[in-house]
Amino acid sequence: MSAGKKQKAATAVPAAPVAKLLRKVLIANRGEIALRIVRACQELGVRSVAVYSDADAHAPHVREADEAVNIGPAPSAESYLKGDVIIAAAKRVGADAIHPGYGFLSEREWFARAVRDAGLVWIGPPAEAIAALGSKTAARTLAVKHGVPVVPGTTEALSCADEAVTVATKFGFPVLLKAAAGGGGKGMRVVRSAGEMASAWDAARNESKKAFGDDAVYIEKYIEGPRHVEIQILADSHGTVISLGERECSVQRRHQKMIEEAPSPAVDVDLRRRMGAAAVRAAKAAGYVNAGTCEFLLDSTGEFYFLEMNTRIQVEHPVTELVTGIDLVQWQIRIASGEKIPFPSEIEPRGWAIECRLTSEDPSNGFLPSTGRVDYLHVPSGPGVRWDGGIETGSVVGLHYDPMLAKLIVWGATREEAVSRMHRALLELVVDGVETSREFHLRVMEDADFKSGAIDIQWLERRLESLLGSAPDEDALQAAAIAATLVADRDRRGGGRTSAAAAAAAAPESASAWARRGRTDGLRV
Ligand code: MV4
Repeated sequence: MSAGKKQKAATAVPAAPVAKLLRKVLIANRGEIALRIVRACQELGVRSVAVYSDADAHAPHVREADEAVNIGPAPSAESYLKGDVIIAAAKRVGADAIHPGYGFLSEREWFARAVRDAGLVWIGPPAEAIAALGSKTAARTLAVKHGVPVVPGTTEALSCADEAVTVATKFGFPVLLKAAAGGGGKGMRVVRSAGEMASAWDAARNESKKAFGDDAVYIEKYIEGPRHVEIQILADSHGTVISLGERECSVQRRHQKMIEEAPSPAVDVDLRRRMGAAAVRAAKAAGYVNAGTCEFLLDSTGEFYFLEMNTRIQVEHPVTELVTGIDLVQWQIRIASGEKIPFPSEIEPRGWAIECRLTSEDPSNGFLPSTGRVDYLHVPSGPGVRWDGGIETGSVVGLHYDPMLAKLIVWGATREEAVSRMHRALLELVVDGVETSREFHLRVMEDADFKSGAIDIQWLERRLESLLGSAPDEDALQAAAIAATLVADRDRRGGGRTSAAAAAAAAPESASAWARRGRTDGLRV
């Protein structure tokens, strides 16, 4: 491109004006992330437009946005996944841009392209970067080419089980068969010996075909008991790419993360620098712009391996925000409007942040999804506590969408302080009406392994039984509930000077709050 260089020197192009912020952003999502984006818009002085399904007509993200557009019935396939309907809505209300959040349409190349073709700004990476990183094997090839370490293995799909045995013998068992189109652990099989290959091969291919419509399978050396550590990057449209450090995401169950933290107890300054540099190289190679995340496995010897790049804002972005002081969602919007990243290329984390994902699942019942009305919600607060939630008292939790109700995030000067603060905040939290993962998170914060940071991706599954077993016993809960009800009753009789009706209405919630905390201390009936 020597012509480009010459042109640049010869043409007197005026310096680009300071980019104007976008004026109106449509948010193609729901729940806590939609509300998070509304808040970023408000702080930037940008108008926000919510979209909502019939099931979400009264949701907080709809009320808090400046405008809202109904996009269809409750099922996602008929509402939040209707790209054409959403783009038409954006045009109709005069939005300049679309923010996809996470999930739904956020990583669909065709949607990013359609938004751009409609003359709207896409608050995310270019469609071409989404495409380049969407296939696991293509991303692996790209990583290898740019000196980003990957797990030893093939980049080409294999042709048959016999070839897989030959390759596995070369790399050494155990190996992992992976779907080329994959993600989320679908189409993955561990193979520990040549004898296991044939059946694992068939299983991996069938599962890939079913999940992705593509049965291409490749092979990697299987890493035993690694951590899942990811690097947050920000890239602007002027060629600057920076790393904002790592997040530790090893506390997961069946590929669903449950707790994340920043920094990682396993990463020191030197490793952070090397992983950050690798992530920046991968992003540059893919022509990446906006916020993105490079996923790595970190083994017990300190070696790290690139897995894939997530081309969206992630659920766990707040822990990075709390230790860097950088508002990632605001910067997504600023970058999309052409602003330059003003931060230094190396940012050291300050303090420690932990996030617990509060889901409407019952851990003591195999994480069975729970539904119902949130009859009462008490949100924790106090020093260092952040709540990114999509529910409020009166919200109805159904089965149409993801079970994550909210994220509780804390900051502390040290990891120990953050763990203790999370435990305190979880004690304050009350959610009545639906089962949640609150109790489970409390038990994790009390766990010796977790407290010491000795966790890997298999830790939770190994520990699950003992974590669930140590819940406070039902008798103690019932005793506390009875005691609290009696106290409430006494208060109601004694103090009827203002509104006896209001006190009566509040009584069951107070009783429940006491009981959930398993507290009988200080109760004098
Ligand atoms: C691996 C691995 C061990 N060795 N690759 C799972 C989802 C996909 N993105 C990559 N995954 C893994 N790849 C090799 N060579 C273990 C996993 C894995 C995992 C990775 C990250 C987070 C959670 C996980 C849970 C199970 C397995």
